[in-house]
Amino acid sequence: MKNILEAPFMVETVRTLTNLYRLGWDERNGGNLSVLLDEEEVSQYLDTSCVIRDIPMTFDASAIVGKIFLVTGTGKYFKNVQYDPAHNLGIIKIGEDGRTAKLLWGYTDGGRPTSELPAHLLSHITRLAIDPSHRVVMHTHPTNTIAMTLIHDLSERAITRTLWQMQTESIVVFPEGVAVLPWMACGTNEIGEATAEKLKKERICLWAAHGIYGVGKDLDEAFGLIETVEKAAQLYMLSVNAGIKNGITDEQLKELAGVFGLDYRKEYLD
Ligand code: 2HA
Ligand code: ZN
Repeated sequence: MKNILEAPFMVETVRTLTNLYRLGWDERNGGNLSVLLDEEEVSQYLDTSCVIRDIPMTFDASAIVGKIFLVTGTGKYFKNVQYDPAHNLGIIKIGEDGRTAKLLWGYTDGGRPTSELPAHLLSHITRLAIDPSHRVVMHTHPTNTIAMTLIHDLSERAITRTLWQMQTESIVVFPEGVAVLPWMACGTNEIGEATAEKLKKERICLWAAHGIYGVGKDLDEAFGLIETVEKAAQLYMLSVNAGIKNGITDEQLKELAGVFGLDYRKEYLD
């Protein structure tokens, strides 16, 4: 067996979590991440039939029975992951009943997957049905994005329009717009189901006064979506009090969509 700490999926996950912490987005135990792994690849590092313990789940994941995920641990700090991945991360396989996470590696202190496991696994189910190349669900607490949800109209159309108006990149990177959930208690099946439902139409979902979910076929794609939203939100927060005079107009956004051949959300422009 090869050393799992040197597996490309592990190295990249640890680097990503360290980066998220350094950006100041994941204070304390904030944020969580799950990556769908390839069983053949994992088999080079682990005996995937060797289960350390069963972890019960409170929701139905029978659509992804047998799938294997690398998942951040509940209560764990992104700050610490690089120093002890096996303590802070776990690799789970979804059991036959669809209600058990079978621990294959990690959570060495007796830990469990993130409290947001329902949002993660239900979102994986949603996205895999839309895009078979989907792999990553990322949740983080980007400062300006959260600040924007405190002061902006939370309608998806309004918030998407503002994000598009702030910088040229926005409509290019997320032409479908962003989904928004009003404030809800986190860590529940309800917010997990609501997030997975939202991610049917968009790849980004804001959680008001909390954070953001982004999905993608790899860590770069999920992170790239989130950092582009956060940059637009930062531009908004920097300029809103001075009065925004030169935001990108609807005509200019349409011109951009033409240049880049974007399949954008038509009803979001006037
Ligand atoms: O895991 O971010 O949403 C801590 C959180 C909960
Ligand atoms: Zn959170």
